[in-house]
Amino acid sequence: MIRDDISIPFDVQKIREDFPTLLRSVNGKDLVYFDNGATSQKPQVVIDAINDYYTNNNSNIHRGVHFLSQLATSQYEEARKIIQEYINAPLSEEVLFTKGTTDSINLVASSLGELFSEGDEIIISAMEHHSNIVPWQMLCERKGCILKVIPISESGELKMDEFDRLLSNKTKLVSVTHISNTLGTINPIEEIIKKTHAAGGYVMIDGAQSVQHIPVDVQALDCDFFAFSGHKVFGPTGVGILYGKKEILDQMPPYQGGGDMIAKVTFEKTTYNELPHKFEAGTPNISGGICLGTAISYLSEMDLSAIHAHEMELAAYAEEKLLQFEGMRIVGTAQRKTSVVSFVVDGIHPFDVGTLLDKQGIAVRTGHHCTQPLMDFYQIPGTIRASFAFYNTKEEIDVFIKALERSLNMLR
Ligand code: 7TS
Repeated sequence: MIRDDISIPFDVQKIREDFPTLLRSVNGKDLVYFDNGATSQKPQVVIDAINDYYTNNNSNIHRGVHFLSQLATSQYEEARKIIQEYINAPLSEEVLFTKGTTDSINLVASSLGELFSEGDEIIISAMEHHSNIVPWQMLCERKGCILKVIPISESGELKMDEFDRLLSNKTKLVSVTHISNTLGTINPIEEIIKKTHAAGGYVMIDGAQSVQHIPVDVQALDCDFFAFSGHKVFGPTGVGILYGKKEILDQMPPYQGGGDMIAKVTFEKTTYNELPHKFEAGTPNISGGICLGTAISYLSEMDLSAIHAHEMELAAYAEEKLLQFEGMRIVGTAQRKTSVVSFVVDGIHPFDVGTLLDKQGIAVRTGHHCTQPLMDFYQIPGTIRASFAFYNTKEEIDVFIKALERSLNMLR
């Protein structure tokens, strides 16, 4: 595991004060929340912003001349700009609000996919979340496209020589995860993007597990699409982002029809609105969008390299402690990893461990993590996954390790 400079001061106790949920107890124990890969906890500023929106500013956007509608519209559009800046998108209209990563990928599969033809090829990888597999399978069924899969090594790294072989002038799109939710692997997306563009294809990056951990600059990456979910970046559920290059979004047909996405409607013909509205039919999750902006502002004030260093220190500490258990196997040992530690223990079902940990106030995720083909590759039913955020501590890992020891003793 590559570890950057870990000497940057990072006041984790102060940060924890921002997250009220971390203070609660579960089953009579102080909560240890290690399920950040599934969703993150929310800082008080985000909770307050949700409350403030519904208490003071609630109104529909993009349609009213009245004060509250204009206020909500300006807050919503301001949030779009905050997010644009965070991922360094060139234009705010290239930042589309969606329901989340799943919705963003489905938007691209449905809309860009309309431009694909029989025999066109789409490449994904063996470590994708189901939301970056199933929409492409549905597209392949609809259009007669062919889905190809980049295999991985035992350590959980993409086999890039195999990728080179799969890539051809038939490749319309490569859609890969930036960081694996199950293994923590950071994929070489820069290389994938360069090579795919050289072959004439588009690239979509699933950033659900990356924007909250490492800096993302969509211009430097030169990706065509980038998706992430609000709830994993300390914002609300039910809102997410799709970044897309304007020149490609302009060519794509709308994903859904309805209010707000039109310029003019008659029964004979409808013309569509400009970006981003063309892809934002209907009343959106207004509070979600505004408060995702609040979450991103909160995150922007932090030093992402300090976050990354702290999280990597946690992951390295957890792995070192875990490897002291008999029959322990860490699943995902890539050179470049983030703070996800997945593991299995010989002869013990992950679900049983998860249940016993929960009784001790520890939240981890067990199961296939919506990556069933990846579980098939490792020939395991699932893993126990601890996924850390910047508010986690080494002391919590100590509590977790003790609780794991107790659980394994009970199960053996
Ligand atoms: N892609 C990746 C890499 C993910 O980790 C997830 C969610 C998604 C897409 C889908 O995101 P959604 O917000 O649209 O649901 N991953 C997980 C997880 O690892 N545990 O619970 C959800």
